Amino acid sequence: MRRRSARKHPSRPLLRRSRLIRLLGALLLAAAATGAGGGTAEAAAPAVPADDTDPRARVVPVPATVTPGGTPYTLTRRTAIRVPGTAQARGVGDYLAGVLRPSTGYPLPVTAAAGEDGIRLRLATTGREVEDLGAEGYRLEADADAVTITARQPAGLFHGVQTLRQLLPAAVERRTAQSGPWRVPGGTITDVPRFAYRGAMLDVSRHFFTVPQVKRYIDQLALYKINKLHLHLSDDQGWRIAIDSWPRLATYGGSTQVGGGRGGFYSKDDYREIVRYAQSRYLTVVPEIDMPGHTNAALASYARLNCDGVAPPLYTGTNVGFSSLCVPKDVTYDFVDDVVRELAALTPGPYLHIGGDEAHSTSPQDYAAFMDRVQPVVAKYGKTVIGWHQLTGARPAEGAVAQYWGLKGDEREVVAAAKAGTKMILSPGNRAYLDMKYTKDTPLGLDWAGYVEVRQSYDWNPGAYLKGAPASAVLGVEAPLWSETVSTSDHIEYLAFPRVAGIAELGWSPAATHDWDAYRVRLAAQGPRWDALGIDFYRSPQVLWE
Ligand code: TNX
Repeated sequence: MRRRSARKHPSRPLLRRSRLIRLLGALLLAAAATGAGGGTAEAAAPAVPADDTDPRARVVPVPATVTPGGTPYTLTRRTAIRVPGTAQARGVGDYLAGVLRPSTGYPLPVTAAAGEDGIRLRLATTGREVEDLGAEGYRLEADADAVTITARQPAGLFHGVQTLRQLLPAAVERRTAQSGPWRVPGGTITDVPRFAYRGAMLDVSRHFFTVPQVKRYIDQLALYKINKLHLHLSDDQGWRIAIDSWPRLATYGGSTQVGGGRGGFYSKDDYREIVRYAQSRYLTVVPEIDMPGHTNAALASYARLNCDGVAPPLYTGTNVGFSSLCVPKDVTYDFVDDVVRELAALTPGPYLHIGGDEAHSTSPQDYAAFMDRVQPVVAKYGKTVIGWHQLTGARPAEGAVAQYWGLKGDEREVVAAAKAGTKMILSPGNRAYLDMKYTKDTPLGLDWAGYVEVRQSYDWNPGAYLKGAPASAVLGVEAPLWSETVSTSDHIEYLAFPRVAGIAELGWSPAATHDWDAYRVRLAAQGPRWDALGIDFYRSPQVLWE
């Protein structure tokens, strides 16, 4: 990396020297951080590729298998994007053209005409060449004549396109004409995900985020092959989705946020637009209505939801655990049925998240009784339950999924549920929580789970995380971003980047590729790309940024 940057700036020795000093400083810090890791893992670790055009030195998540070599492909004014005839595949071609046209200045026509040259997106449903690609995998072959991405499904083409973006220079992400050359290193990549569920959560309740802000985050997540967007749509501080049968939830319950600002909510059309946009980036929206706790916004909107029939005031602080739906009252289940029915009807994805965390003012008996009544409602409307892992302390329904947010992976009920067949989404607070501060000096975020630097968030194995539970219990990983301290896109991006890229890699790449020293080289290559995309990321001293 250092040699290359010296080549790029041969007439700027001063810059080179200060850069070198910065790099050395970072190297020392990083060496100190690495020291704690112990020596044996290091000896067994795969080598960091010496060639910085090797996809393993540039692409996050690192592809499952890479055979580098051969002549690179160079995009030119005459390059066409060749797509199969289906509308979805054409959509992926149009999306790619949308990324590449502004920076390259090339016309890049998207065409269904066959040809052996250019950027070729191919769908192949049968045959040996694709049988190992599954629903999301792809093969990317580059040589002097063409870049060919082959997949069984459009999702695979889309993920292959994300790899192609990262194989091109970072300047390709800029929205104004840049100078090339636009070279894709020669070779073959065959790539499939480790886990089916690779999520990111955005808490739009503590602070509200507009549709354009959510779309911006979706675009950023797609670059790292994240395929689920979990929206935390309700909490004590705000109800963010219009429900026709209970209109005050949104109009009153959504009228404020942490700190007392204006809040907001999604109309049904807004929500449909988020779902549509997410689908166009191959993310499935997972909506969450948190129950029975975290419900002050609902309780404030309708007095009859309260056991004493008195509506509490709206809440704009950041305490948790003080609110509960009224478990013995029948109206509670009318409410749940209406909300779940309307939300399920808006949601094409299979999941509906019912929260269930920190119900500190609901007794364990009431909590279990509540979950016994609510889980079948979700099933009745055709959705699979996801609940925070406290659900495992009640009676998780057959097929329900639990989302783990603890710190050690050894809670008895969680491990027992995993052994008994409850699938797990792993979001350990001290690894995957994007709202934890990186260090004591991080201006945003919380620290209840500790400080979560970049290495801490990357350096764990989801397959072996839950003590005594089989790896087969793990559906995947998710990086939640709670928004008590987060109110702008800049805030989102500063906390999410770089960490969300590491969680994405844990979700996608094979366990055998896991290696901090190799990962941070790939991560360093993302820095210029984030700059080009206008992402103000945290420049962790653990990474030797390019
Ligand atoms: C715990 S994690 C919560 C949230 C907070 C978060 C802050 C979980 C399921 N509940 O209510 O926003 O900590 O980090």
